[in-house]
Amino acid sequence: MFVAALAGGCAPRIGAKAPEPTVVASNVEAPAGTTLVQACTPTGPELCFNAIDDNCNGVIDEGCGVPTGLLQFTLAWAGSAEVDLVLVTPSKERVPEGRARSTPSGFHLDRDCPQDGCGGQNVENIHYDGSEPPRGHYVVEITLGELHDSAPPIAARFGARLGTQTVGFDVTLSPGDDARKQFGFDL
Ligand SMILES: [Ca+2]
Ligand SMILES: [Ca+2]
Repeated sequence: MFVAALAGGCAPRIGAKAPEPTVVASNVEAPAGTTLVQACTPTGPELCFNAIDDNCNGVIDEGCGVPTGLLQFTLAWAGSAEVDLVLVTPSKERVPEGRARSTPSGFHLDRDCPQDGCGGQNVENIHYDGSEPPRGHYVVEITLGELHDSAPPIAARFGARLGTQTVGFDVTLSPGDDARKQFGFDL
């Protein structure tokens, strides 16, 4: 049982709500050649489909039809190129895996662009729906697929909600060695 250290000799309240679990990420690693943005600078109201927490309330693209949770991973890019966001959990589950967009542990791919009819405002979003995210090492893969009518390099913005912290970076993708970028952290 959680017992808070109380000043002034007050007794803990009977039936007080248990504290929210603490989700604190460590060893946050952005891909080589990118700059990890860890400090949130409010720029105004939340804008949709940019994978940025514009209003710095700790949630990325809220009010834009994409779910969030204690963990959320969002990728935004423009144009018709296919880019895939894949999460690898500590137990090595992959989301998505083939046609499966959810894992038994509670991770979900909510939007798959451009296939889901994204109108050129592409956002892929993965969120965790529980309150106790699995502990261990997480990897997010950002992989360029077919370019279609878009010319490389493809510029994308990645954002992650890790508990109360949001982080992000700008990344460029080109066919070949530059087609896959990786983000990682530990819980
Ligand atoms: Ca926000
Ligand atoms: Ca936003």
